[in-house]
Amino acid sequence: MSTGKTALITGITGQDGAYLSELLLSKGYTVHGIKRRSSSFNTSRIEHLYQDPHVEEPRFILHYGDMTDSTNLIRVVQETQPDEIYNLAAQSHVAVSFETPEYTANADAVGTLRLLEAIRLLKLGDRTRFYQASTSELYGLVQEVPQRETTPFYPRSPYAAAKLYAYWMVVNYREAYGVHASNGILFNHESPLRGETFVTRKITRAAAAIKLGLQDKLYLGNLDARRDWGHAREYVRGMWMMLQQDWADDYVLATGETTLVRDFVAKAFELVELPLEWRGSGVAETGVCARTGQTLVEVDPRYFRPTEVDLLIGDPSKARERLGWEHGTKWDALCAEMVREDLIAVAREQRCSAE
Ligand code: NDP
Ligand code: GDR
Repeated sequence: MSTGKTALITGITGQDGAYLSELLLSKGYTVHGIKRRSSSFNTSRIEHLYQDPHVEEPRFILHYGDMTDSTNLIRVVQETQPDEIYNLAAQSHVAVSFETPEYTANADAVGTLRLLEAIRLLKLGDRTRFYQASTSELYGLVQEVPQRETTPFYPRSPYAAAKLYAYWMVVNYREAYGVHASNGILFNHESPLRGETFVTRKITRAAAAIKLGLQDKLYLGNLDARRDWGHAREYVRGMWMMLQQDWADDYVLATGETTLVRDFVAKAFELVELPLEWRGSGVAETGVCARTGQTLVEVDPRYFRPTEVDLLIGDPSKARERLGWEHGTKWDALCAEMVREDLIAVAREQRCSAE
């Protein structure tokens, strides 16, 4: 059943785009999404939501576009006249941003400005509410723990610096032009849909592949980083809640618990019954299977970052008190869900390659 509300999601093919699409469709929204042209299939996360565009009044519609193309963004916003825009599109990989700093700034920083300008130019400021995918990476070098909305920012990567620009443009368009624009300062959130090069998914996929005999070893970078990991499905609900408020504002979404990368690794391998013992230290540290003595995890300095964010732990009190937002999934349950799904996925791939 349609509520008559229309949302436009940039980054609809990503992890959060897929969960947010499901949520908004379940609430009766018509959902428009911007996807990039790609030479390979990039819509696997939203395939189950796809609707034949020839059906009468489809409620899930994709448009080609790119955050680096302002004419495209203005046209899509004009055509769709959204009540809500969720700006999730980004070059979202912190390590990759050191390799592609200019592109990251173009897509993540100026891309956000382009969308805000589209709202202004098209005089949609009274109609269209705006959500910006801001990030705990803004906190960077630790200034205060736990990190909250008032904690000073200290970005430590081209990605974080680009997102800092976007953060302040959102605040500026709210204050200068009265746009209902909110920053969700989201701490790391994961799921079985997480991209395979982010550390949690890299770990759970490797644990499954090693268990099933498809991979020998997992190479990782900094095992001593600490992250506040929650479940993506719960975080997209918080995004929607922010846009249902009478007043736009900025909110931290986090669990309030932090975990070492090495503990996430140990949990994932324990779940596939390959319990690890850590031996050595620094770049020589290894994770050895306590049962077989086989080395399953090694440190590879190529995954170290020029500047690292050592500790993230968020305080979600404001979101809890003002939005009524709650998170439910703890990091170990999240890890278990991801391992379970990766065991199924890897086994399926194994069967396909054997056929
Ligand atoms: P993903 O990397 O899974 O998805 C990013 C999306 O952006 C994909 O749909 C991607 O398209 C699209 N995209 C990338 N570059 C462009 C571009 N130039 N033009 C148009 N689309 C583009 O990220 P998540 O879903 O995990 O995160 C969503 C947003 O939230 C991102 O902005 C991220 O920076 C931010 N964020 C994420 C957190 C997390 O822990 N997941 C925490 C805090 C913030 P394609 O599929 O074609 O690559
Ligand atoms: P992050 O997530 O940088 O926090 O950004 P990522 O999972 O990439 O890294 C988390 C921590 O793990 C360490 N690490 C490794 N990381 C990766 N990717 N690969 C490795 O092999 C590896 N080994 C150790 C990293 O050094 C880091 O400390 C994510 C993204 O989703 C951003 O878009 C988002 O803004 C932030 O979370 C909040």
